[in-house]
Formats: sequence, structure tokens, C-alpha cells
Amino acid sequence: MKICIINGPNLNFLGTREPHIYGHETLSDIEAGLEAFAHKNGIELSFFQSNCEGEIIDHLQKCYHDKIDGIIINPGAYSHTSYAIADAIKSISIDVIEVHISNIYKRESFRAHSVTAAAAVGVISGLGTAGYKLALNYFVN
Ligand code: CA2
Repeated sequence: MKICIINGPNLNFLGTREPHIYGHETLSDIEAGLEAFAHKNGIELSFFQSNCEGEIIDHLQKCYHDKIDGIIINPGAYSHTSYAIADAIKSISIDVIEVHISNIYKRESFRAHSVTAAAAVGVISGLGTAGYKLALNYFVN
């Protein structure tokens, strides 16, 4: 099984700023933890991070062409604005789980709505960086 983990804008800053919201793990730490978990479960993982909306859409389309079985995406702030990413998720016919490290429902009101979430199979929000591993576990099962 091939799973791709996609992270959107500013998530390359994880572990360096705002640790009270996003924790102390860097994106590399998170990816290494997921890789170890995937290896034990016979899953092939790939990772992508971009600060650019179009690059994220291009990568979602690449996942379609590469016959990826599942996608875990944290679209960052594009979750709240990007109908283009939502359309891309809908168009590729791949199960997508949306992950938010923070609880988007108990922060600023603009974060409480995700336009991309409606295109996902499910959403994990507020469980910290463990949310990525929980999403991966969904695909394992
Ligand atoms: O909780 C999440 O995972 C978010 O997707 C994170 C986004 C935010 O815009 C969403 O509302 C919720 C922001 C990611 C910013 O990442 C940073 C990481 C470290 C330091 C500063 C920003």
C-alpha cells in the first residue's frame, strides 16, 4: 500500500515557532516517526510539503498518476480558503484524511470552517502531531 503525506504552508516551520500550539516536533521528526510506523506495517510512504497552493494541487494530481492508495493532508491555512485544493481532492478518487495539529474549532472563528474537509473521508483535529499517525493507522486497518 502506498500512502502520501502532504503538508501545506508554514508547516515546514513546525518545532521552531509557536510550540504552545503546534508542539516541539519538527516536520522531519514527524516524518521519521511515520516512516518507522509505516515500515513495521509494510506501507510505502512518500512526503511532500509546499507553501504554494498550485504545487499542492500538482502533487495531488501526481498521486493520482502514481496510483497512490491514500493521502494524509494538512492543508494548513488553505483548508479555510482553497476551493481549488478541495476540487483537486474530489477529482482524484483517492481516500484523503485531513489532519490538523490544533483544534481548529477552539481557535479564531475563521479556522472553524474547512472547505477542503468536505472533500475528505474524515478529519482529525486537535490531537497534536499524533493525528498523522492515527490517520496512517486508519489506512493500515
Ligand atoms: O492545526 C493545524 O494543523 C493547522 O492546519 C495549522 C495551520 C493553520 O493555519 C490551520 O488553521 C490549522 C498553520 C500552520 C502554521 O504552522 C506553523 C508551525 C510552526 C510555527 C508557525 C506556524
